[in-house]
Amino acid sequence: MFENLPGIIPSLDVEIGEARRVVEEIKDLRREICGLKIGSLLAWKYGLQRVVEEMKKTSDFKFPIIFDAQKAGTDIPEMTRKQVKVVADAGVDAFIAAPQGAGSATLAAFVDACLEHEIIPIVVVEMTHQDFDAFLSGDASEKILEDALERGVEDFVAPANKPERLKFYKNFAEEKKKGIKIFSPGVGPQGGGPDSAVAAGADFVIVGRAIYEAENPRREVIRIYEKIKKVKKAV
Ligand code: BMP
Repeated sequence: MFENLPGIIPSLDVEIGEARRVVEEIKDLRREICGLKIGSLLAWKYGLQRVVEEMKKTSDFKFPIIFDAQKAGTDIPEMTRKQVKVVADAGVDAFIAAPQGAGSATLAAFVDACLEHEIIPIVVVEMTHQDFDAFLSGDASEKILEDALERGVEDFVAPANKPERLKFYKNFAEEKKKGIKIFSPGVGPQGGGPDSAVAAGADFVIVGRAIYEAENPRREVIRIYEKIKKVKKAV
């Protein structure tokens, strides 16, 4: 489903009318855009199913929809399974979990339920904000990656604004002979560069404000794409 790399995943953390406007402007950019990320703000306000339907219709059903509940996969395994079913039933194609603090049984429930309901599990290994691990043990991120790899997860979120960490995760998976795809937020206002993220191993950059707050989101998408394409060619 996420094959056309490198690419951009706009993060639509805006009102529904604004999300429609952005998607209308970029929907023919099929090389540049690889999916649309919708999140808790849209889902809580308008209902997940309605948002998924509107984004699919607006984009002429061209892009997979990733749901980022900001952040799911943190509850008991039984609840996590039920959450995955609700998300899959709403028409979502891929679901992001951040199991930091939730444990292995929750991660297992998340992955199993995603596979059962035929949606793609995406797992956050490390977050972009600086003290994301204040309450975690030092090697929590590696443990999450290792556990998820053993469960067959191939898609991960790692920070664009910490390229050395991103590279570490990509290499960690490669050493275990696992090909993974990395979705990378933290570009623009959070300090990361799309090109340095791709150079470090990101396959897709997740970009929110830098696109939806741009005067011309379409031009911004093309500009970001030109940057990451150059890096990918050079790698
Ligand atoms: P922005 O490009 O405006 O900073 O938005 C980043 C998006 O990526 C937000 O939806 C945020 O929830 C998400 N995100 C993040 O910023 N850091 C992470 O570690 C994981 C995320 O999913």
